[in-house]
Amino acid sequence: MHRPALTGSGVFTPADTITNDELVTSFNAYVERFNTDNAAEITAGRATALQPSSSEFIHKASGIEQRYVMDKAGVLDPARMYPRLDQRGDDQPSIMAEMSLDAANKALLQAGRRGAEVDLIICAASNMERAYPAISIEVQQLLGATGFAFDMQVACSSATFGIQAAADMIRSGSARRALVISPEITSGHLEWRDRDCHFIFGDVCTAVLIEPLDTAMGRGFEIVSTKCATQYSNNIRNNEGYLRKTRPDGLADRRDMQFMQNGRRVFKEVLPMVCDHILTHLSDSELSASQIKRLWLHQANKTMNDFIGRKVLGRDPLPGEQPNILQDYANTSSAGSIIAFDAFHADLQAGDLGLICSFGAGYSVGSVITRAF
Ligand code: CO8
Repeated sequence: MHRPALTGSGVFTPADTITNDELVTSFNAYVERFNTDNAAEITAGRATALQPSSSEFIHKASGIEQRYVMDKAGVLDPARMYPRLDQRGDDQPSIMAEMSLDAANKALLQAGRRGAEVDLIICAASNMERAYPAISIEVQQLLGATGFAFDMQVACSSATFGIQAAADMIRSGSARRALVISPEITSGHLEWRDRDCHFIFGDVCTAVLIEPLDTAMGRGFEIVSTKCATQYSNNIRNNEGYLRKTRPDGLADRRDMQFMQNGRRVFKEVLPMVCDHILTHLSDSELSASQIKRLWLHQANKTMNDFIGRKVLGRDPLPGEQPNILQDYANTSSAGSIIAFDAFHADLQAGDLGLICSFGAGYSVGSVITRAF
């Protein structure tokens, strides 16, 4: 049995940003337009007037200040409220493969490895750009990797579930060098016309390289243990799927074909699940929270992370102990905890323990305990 180690990480960040103020200005223009266009229906009680959004609410409720997106113009166009992405030919790299390649090359560079040395690629993300062939297999070809590749989807927990799958395969020897990539084009599944959630998500792609500890070329993080858990809930749901055209209303513009959530209930139900999960994972590994130097948490909501940090550590986290990136990136689904890991690990000393944890739709929770070397 090999001991798996995370030896490189990389992040692809889109060029476009949208600040809360920019988002709210365009959303409120859309609301005004909708209410004017539907004034007669609203007056007659057959339609409901839309309410404006506010930057103050967004920052207070979530901690988010801005988000990166693959297409700013389409999202901010009040007549569209949706990204506009190019239609590529079948012989061109897909958008997700291109994002993945950028993040993967950064992870490989950090680990001192080449694409040809990789023999497992897992594309672990909330949504895939197409049904098949798998994005991971396309990335395998673009990187010149060998072995095998597959896609998996566990919403916000995809990356940690992917890391567990890869670490287990490295442990058993069925793979020698694995990339777990998480291209998240969340802007394609966000309902930008709904004020309850229009501020939540952003686009990004992360990658991590996992290989046996004894073959690592430089510094890295041993994957001490992983733990994944799921529990069915409808509180975060999207009814889009390949059977859509078979249904009576076919391709109608229906609200449930985009991301939907009961944010309050998610907040209340997921918090205890996550805190209990982390504490159980630590005790199963014969560790205590006081030994953990860094928590790289899922990046959905600042209040949520503050609560988890306090509950897990039993005190207020010290500055830098539980870094957030959500103020800059918003919720990037499965990529969030990996962006935090990528940005805030370089100062850890050999022997320092850390914990990556993601959580979200499903419900799902995944955690990874790491030890720096
Ligand atoms: N501007 C002004 N007011 C607003 C706005 C707005 N934009 N939005 C809502 N309000 C109003 C509401 O109408 C409400 O008014 P009232 O009290 O009169 O009814 C009031 O503000 C309070 O609203 P909420 O109760 O909804 O506000 P919260 O304080 O609960 O904050 C949050 C909302 C930020 C959504 C919060 O509940 C939260 O963060 N919850 C947890 C969410 C979470 O972690 N979700 C994880 C989902 S991510 C995931 O799993 C990935 C899925 C796959 C991704 C697919 C890609 C898109």
